[in-house]
Amino acid sequence: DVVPTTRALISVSDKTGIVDFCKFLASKNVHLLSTGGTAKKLREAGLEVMDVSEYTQSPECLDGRVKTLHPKIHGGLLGVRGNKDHEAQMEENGIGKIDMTILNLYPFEQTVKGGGDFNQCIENIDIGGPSMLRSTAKNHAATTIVTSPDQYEEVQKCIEENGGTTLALRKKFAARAFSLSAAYDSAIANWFTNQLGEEKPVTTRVYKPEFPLKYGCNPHQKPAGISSVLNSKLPFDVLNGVPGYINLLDAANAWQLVKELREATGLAAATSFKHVSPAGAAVAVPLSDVECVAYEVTPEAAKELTPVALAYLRARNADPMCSFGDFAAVSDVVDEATALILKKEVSDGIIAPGYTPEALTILKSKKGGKFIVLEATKDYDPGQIEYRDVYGMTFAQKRNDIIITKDHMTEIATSKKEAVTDSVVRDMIVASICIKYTQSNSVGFAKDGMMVGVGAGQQSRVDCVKLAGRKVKTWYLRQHEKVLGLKFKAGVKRQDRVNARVRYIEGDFTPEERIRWEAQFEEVPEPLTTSEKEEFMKQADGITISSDAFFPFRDSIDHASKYGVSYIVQPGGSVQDKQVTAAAEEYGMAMCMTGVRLFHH
Ligand code: 93A
Repeated sequence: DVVPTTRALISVSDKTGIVDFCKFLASKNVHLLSTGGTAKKLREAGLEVMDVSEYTQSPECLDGRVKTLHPKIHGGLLGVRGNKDHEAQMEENGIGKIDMTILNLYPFEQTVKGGGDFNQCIENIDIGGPSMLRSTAKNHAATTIVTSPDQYEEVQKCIEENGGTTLALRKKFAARAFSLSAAYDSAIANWFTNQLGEEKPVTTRVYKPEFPLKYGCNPHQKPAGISSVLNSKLPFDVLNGVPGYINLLDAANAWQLVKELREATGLAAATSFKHVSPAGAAVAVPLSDVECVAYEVTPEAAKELTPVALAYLRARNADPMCSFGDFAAVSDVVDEATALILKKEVSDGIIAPGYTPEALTILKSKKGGKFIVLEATKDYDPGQIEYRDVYGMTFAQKRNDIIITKDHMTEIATSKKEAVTDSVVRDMIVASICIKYTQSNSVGFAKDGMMVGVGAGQQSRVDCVKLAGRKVKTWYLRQHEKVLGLKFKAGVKRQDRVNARVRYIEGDFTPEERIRWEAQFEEVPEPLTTSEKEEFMKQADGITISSDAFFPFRDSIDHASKYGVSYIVQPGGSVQDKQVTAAAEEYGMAMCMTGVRLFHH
């Protein structure tokens, strides 16, 4: 199955490494055929080359649009070797065999990205290149298609070792060539579709495998991988670690969340993701003294907090029990202060726009060197349409690219309007952008620029409110003096302290559990009684709740009122909007109708 190369056709836009490779082929007595620019380059390097136009006796014409589109080329590539009829016809028509094509295509995507105008992009749609690529790859039983400079060395080695190309190599290269051709056409299709204006039809997607993953959601789901729909870059570079399937789902959502929060508020933003929903999210708002104690920040450390560090500290402390083993995202370059906070936490990885060298060193040493560090790609274009496959069906939809800003917070349905100050609008934005990236149904509670309770993935809205409300209560009670004063034994780990405080607040121990819980303290704590908790919760106030869809009944508002909610953001549009508004009035809340539903799955 080894085929020696006697005649090769070379036609490359990217001329990297082509001279050396052709010198090698010439040394093996390969006859070189080439198109205009490539032939010139090879000739200048002292190589003997025949122009395709001389070979076909047909000039390159129409400004180069027709160079290689000729039966002598395609016949030479496609004729089936050993097929008597084919060989006779080739002989009759003066078609010689061509057994290798070395090409790469007009730089279409680079022209688009470089801001080329419509006509420049059109001119950069390669016709002859993909045709030769397909002819050669189709006839891979006898012909070799080389489509990238990174393959030259492998071909060289194969020829040196075998005296020609092996079938295995030709097949492998043919597969890559077809995938390149598909990606190339997909890029053209996407670009062209985008030229049509506002109403964009859903385009056909072609996958180009780019990043293999160890497994999917579970270890038995193999193979797994991700690819860029637009065949451009992926939205991140891996600086450390090996990200898994769920890590990357987290990273993709978390990164969008912080990017939008930063754009909408102008403040450094962070989020802490678990299972593709945020456990917390926040912008850089200074901590109160009590919060410093509750979040275990020493006064010295508090002074060192940079905006981005502050944002992550808040995001992580919305629900630190849930954030165990989180995937973090921050909107700004990660500095040493942020890295030092992450260093103490159990966390899987982070995505950020960049890292200072000191921060990167700290993060790379985390988790025995396995901490995942992703750098978000600058100016990444995710395209208009997003796809997912479920049970053999491809779902496509326009991305939810709506950016929630203060402009969405102007329709106040209740009589209490003046209370919606700038900081309330900020919290409304934080809560709404957070739930935009939370599995539906969802509601989120925010205060002082941070989420203090996220209720994700419930089938009923009121359950979202109850779930998130419980988290709000826990967040508040973590600031109760009895919780702040818990005396842990030395050596009790950070996450164990977090979990023990939550259980103290919940208080519903089994006898067995209580024994183990009490063993963590130097002094057995006095219980935190129901009446103490109720008394403390009376101070709960000024909280904003945002909902990803309308409240169908007033029950959610009744429950929200137990957790200090003063402000509500929701799309509106329920037949019961009137009753819901009346409920908000009764509790003296201000309610904003955005008109934007934010379901996320
Ligand atoms: O304009 S084309 O679509 N028409 C052709 O017949 C043709 N043949 C090769 N473009 C064509 N090519 C492309 O020209 C190749 O794919 C390659 O990218 C480029 C090499 O041109 P040159 O050798 O003149 O630099």
